[in-house]
Amino acid sequence: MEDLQSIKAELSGLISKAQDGKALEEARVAILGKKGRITDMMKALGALPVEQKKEMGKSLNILKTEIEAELEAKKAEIETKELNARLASEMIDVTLPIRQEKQGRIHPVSKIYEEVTAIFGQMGFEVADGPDIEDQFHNFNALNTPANHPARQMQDTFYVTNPESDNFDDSYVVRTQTSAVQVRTMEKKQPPIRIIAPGRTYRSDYDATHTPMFHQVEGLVIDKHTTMAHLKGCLYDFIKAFFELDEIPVRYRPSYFPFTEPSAEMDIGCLKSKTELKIGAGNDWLEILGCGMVHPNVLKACGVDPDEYQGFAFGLGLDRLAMLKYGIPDLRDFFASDVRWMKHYGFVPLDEASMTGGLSNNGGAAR
Ligand code: 2NM
Repeated sequence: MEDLQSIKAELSGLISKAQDGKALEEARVAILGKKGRITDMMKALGALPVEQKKEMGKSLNILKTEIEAELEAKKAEIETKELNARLASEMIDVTLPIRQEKQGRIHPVSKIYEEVTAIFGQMGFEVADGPDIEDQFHNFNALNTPANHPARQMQDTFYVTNPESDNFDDSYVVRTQTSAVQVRTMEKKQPPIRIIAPGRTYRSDYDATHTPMFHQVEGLVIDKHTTMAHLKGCLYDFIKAFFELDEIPVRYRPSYFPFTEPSAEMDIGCLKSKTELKIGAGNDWLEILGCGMVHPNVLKACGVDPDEYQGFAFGLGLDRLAMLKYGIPDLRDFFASDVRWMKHYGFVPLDEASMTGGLSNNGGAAR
């Protein structure tokens, strides 16, 4: 058998020559693989006389251990080298100023969506969502809106044919409100529940303040002792945060929704003049949202026991809020995809959403 010292020098040379992981693996196979140098020498031991076999075996084991250690060390060295090269090539200078996008703006509805979600998020609400196309149970029946109810009349609701049934009661609808999300949440989860459901909604209507697709946020709070007082406190806190005011006159007018009892509309104090709408002061009122205590029939239909639980719900239109907050006169322009309109009313990207970013943040509307 060859001189182990010179074999070791040769194998070490193979290892130290390897520049990358692939070359090192080739060296390892050439040394320790099935037909590798050391493996071959181990196999050849069998032919030796007993005494020599013992001695040679011992030496070979030592050699093998040493070579394995060298392979390990080289592997670590290569990995460190590769990592350092990657870190250097992918380095980002986080202190550089952000690039100001020349094109593109954030749509006012997206902006309002972010603000409203941020405010309710801070108040402990989770965001829930659901499909735009709903069955009539989730969009209507479960919401105490039976088949002959005016809200279901053809002129308001877009119906979608059910390919599996000719029966009109089985047709789907494009959701007319996001309440179906609340229904689905109650079906899945027992109270306490505290969610908002923002999203697109659809009704067959078109003028300066109505578009067939619009955006809503609805909220739902259900627990054992949730009352109208909680509703009022919650919505008051929201409206102050949204308009960035420490105080704001508020009134609740009785109203009617099939899914709440009692139902109310919330108005906020404002000053209306020919040229201006000032929110938070004055002798005029502006309707801002609808709300109420969830009807026991709704709770029952969703598998929540109305003798044990009660709660409140509310709904507000994001597009309308955007018109109010940013003084945008015509809703139809929201969805006209006119770049000039977006340049005027849109928001500069990378302007972060925050509870208070809306009015006071001068990185806002690009005007
Ligand atoms: C509104 C006004 C009042 C409402 C009710 C529900 C549910 F699913 F819990 F019954 N969700 N949203 C609600 C109540 C919506 O929009 C003007």
